Amino acid sequence: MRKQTAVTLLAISILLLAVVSFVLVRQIDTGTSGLFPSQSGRMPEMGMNPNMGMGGEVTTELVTSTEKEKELALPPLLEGTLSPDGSISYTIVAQEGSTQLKEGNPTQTYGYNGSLLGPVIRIRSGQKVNIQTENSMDVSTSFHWHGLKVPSKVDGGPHNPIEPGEAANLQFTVNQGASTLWFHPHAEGIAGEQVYEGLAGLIYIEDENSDTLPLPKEYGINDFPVVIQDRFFERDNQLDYARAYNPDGIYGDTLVVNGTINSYIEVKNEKVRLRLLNGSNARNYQFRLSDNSTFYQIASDGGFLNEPIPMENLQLVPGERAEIIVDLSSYSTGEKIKLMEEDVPVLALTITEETTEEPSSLPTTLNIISKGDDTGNPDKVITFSGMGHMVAIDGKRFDMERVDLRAKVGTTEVWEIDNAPDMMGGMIHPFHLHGVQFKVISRNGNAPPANEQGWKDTIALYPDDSVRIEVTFPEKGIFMYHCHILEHEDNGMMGQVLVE
Ligand SMILES: [Cu+2]
Repeated sequence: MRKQTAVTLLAISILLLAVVSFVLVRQIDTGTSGLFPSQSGRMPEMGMNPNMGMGGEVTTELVTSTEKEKELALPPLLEGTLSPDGSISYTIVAQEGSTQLKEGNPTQTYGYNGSLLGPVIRIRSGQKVNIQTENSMDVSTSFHWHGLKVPSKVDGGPHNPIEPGEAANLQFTVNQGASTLWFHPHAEGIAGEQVYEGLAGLIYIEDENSDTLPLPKEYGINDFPVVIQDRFFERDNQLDYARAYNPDGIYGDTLVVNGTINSYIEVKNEKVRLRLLNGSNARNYQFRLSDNSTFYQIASDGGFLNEPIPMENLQLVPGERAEIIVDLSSYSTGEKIKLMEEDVPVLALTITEETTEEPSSLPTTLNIISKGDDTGNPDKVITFSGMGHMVAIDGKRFDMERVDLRAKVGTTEVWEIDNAPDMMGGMIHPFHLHGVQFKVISRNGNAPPANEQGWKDTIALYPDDSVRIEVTFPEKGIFMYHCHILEHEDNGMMGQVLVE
């Protein structure tokens, strides 16, 4: 008996020693605290920290980078091949590479048609599109078109893996209006790691409305893609998914925008359009301008809002997009204004030239989207619950062989999505639905905020939230709905709806 106690005590001591040395090594490695992160700052107005981890502790905090300021990398605009019938063809190759992200060692990364992230694919409403997708990596992947209204065999969910060395040709017709969408891997259980290591690209849909609206639209001059991600670099500048892993989502301490750390753009003192994508695995952002001035949101996930929405703060959860206009007409050459996440700079806008154009006002009407009908009862109720490895939808984990919901193509339904709080307070889950753009018709019985009254494919669910959306699937097939914290998705916080 005494011997047993001694052995137990010894085992506990060894375990404690291991935990303490792990935390110490981690702190020396990173300069941030590992097990007991500080609680300073970062308590936004919604009454809870939007980046709460397991047990309610604040996850890895962002720090202001000490890297030299660099001009923002602009993803190349992918050249397509136009056919006489008006269709356009693109090739997208998922590949391995290495990228100079920080001073010192280059970082091993993944990219589409390059070593990191991907090009911008530009397509037009009504156009026939062919995309040749190829996997030149040595791991399985898939190509998911986040926000695109396409048949499920094109959607690139876990049912459509592309194995190493394999390729697939996708064909679809663009069936939606001007918008900023994105593409990323969605293969079962490995989406988080592949996005973290660099796989993400943008899709721009343009139409007659976006052609004619007087908005900034010169790529890289006054219209910028802004893909915001957080990463955790090891001492040798590598990304180590396994070491950074947290079942409630990976958080990095370093902001990387289009693959650039500490980035700036040089602009004239005119209106500048930023197409923001929260491409992070798990982090929620609260954006503002460094002088707290007003900016205007003109588009949500699925396209233009009905009118520009003036705002001082903008929250984006993982997967969400927003296009904003920053009006620099009251600034002069040499001045700098920064897009901030709380107190950490995201992107500096440096004014290097005075514009010769007359300042114009923003159009008052951008789009015509009718309000959804919130008078009926929901056709479906979906409940998100849990944290870490215990996440579930309607009490279940994802099973590729199980159909969770059924819907009729072209039929409008109301879905209520609930985020059940738990004893530890719960956490924000971003809800994403494939193959469709939906309308938010109410949040906890109230009208949604103005910037959610447009087309959406991803929404924040706060603990205890009950959000109703209006959904009309345009295509048949099997579509995913899931939490867009990629580690939750990979842990099985996902269901599937069969549209017939
Ligand atoms: Cu989640």
